[in-house]
Amino acid sequence: MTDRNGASRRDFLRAGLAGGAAALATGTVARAAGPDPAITEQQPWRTMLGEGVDARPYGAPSQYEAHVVRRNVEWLTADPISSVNFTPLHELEGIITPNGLCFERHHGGIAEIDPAKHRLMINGLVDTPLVFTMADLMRFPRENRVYFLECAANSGMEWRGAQLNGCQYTHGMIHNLVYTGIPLKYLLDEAGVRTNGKWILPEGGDAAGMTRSIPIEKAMEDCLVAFKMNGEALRPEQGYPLRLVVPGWEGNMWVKWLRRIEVGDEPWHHREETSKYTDLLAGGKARRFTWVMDAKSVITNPSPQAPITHGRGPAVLSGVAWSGRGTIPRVDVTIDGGKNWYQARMDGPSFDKSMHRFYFEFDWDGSPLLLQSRAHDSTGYVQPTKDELRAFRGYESIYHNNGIQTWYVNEKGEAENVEVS
Ligand SMILES: Nc1nc2c(c(=O)[nH]1)N[C@H]1C(S)=C(S)[C@@H](COP(=O)(O)O)O[C@H]1N2
Ligand SMILES: [Mo]
Repeated sequence: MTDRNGASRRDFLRAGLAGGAAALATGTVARAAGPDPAITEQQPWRTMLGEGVDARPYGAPSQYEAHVVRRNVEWLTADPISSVNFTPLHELEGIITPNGLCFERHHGGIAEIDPAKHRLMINGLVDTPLVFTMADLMRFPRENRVYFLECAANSGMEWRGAQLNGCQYTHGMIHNLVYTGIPLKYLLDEAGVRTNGKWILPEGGDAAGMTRSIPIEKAMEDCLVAFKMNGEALRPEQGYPLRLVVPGWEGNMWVKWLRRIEVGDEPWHHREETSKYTDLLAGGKARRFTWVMDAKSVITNPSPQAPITHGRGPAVLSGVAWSGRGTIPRVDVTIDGGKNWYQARMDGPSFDKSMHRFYFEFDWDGSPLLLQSRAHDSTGYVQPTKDELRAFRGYESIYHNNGIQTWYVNEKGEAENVEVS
C-alpha cells in the first residue's frame, strides 16, 4: 500500500518501532468468537418491520448520533445572537462538513430571507449599476469548488495557553464544503468595473449588515457568489440564499446573506477591519489586513472529547489540516511531545484551499502520550509552534493562531488540552 507521498505502510510501522513508541501489532483487534447476547438475543429491529419510505422525506442522523451537534461555550459571549458555536470535528471523518454541523458565527442572528424578495446590487465605481434577482443569477455559468472557511478567531482562546478541552472548541470554527456559485468576476464584468475601482465592499442583508473591504484582484481571481453547499441550498445559518466565498481568506470576509457589492477606490476601514480582525503586537502597533489563513492542523482523535477507550494495542490517530495558500502535501505527527516525528498518511482528495485528512496508525503501549501534528503546505511553509508565533506576535493576539496543538493522553486513555511549545 502506497500513499501520495510514496511512503508505504511498512515505513509507518518501522517509524513507530524506531521511535520506541510501540511494538508491532501481533494479535488481532477482533475478539475470539464466543457467546454474545448482541448475537444470541433477538434485537427489536430484527423482529418488526421498519418505517416506510415516506416516513422521513428529509433525512436526519440516527437517534444514536444525537450527541453529534454544534456546541456553544456560553461564557464566551454575552448572548447567543452575536455569538459562535463550534463544529464537532472529533465526530467527523473525511474532509466534508455535513451541512447541519457547520459552525455558525452571527453578529446579528440568522436572517430568514425570502429568495423571491432578495436582490444583489452592484454599485459604486462601475459603468452600469446593476440589480440581480435570484432568477437572474441562475443564468450565469456556475462552478463547483471545495473550500474551507475558518474564522480568524479560531483557536483565539488558546493564544496565551491551553484553555478549552476539546478540538470542537479549540479548532471548531471551521467548515469545509462543496460550493456551487457564480464567479464574482462574471457579475463585476457585467457591471463594468472602472479603472479606478480597486476594492469591493460586500454587504450582508442581516441585521448586522456585515461589510468588509476586499481588493479587486482577489474579487476577480477566485471569489464565488455561492447559492449551494454540498449540493443543496445554503442553510439559513450559512447565508441563504447567497453568500460570498473568499477562498483561503479569513471567514469574516465571507459575507452571508449577500445583498450588495460596492466598488471603490480604497478600503473602507469598517469596524471588522479596524477594532476587530486586527492583531495587536507587543509594541502596541496592530497588524491589519491579515487576510490569508496560514497552514494549520489538529488531531481530532484521540482528543479530549474522543479518548482512547480500547486500551493498549492498535490505535488510529486521525486529524485534519488546511492552508489558505494551497494544498497540504504533508503532515508530521508526534506521540511523545516532539522527541520523534513521523510522516502521517494523507488520505482522501486534496484540493486547493480545502481541508485534508491525515492518519497515523500506531500501537499504544499504554503509557502517557503527548500528541501533536504539524502541517506543511504546498508553498513549503511549516506550521509553527505557539512559542514561535508569540516570538513575533507577542501575547495580545486573538486572531490567526495557527500554532501546533498538544493533547496529553494519560494511562487510562483520557485526553486533555495542554501546551508543549
Ligand atoms: N452578513 C454576515 N456575514 C457574515 C457574518 C455575519 O455576522 N453577518 N459573520 C462572519 C464571520 S465573523 C464568520 S467567521 C463567517 C462564519 O460563517 P458560518 O456562519 O457559515 O460558519 O461568516 C462571516 N460572514
Ligand atoms: Mo469570524
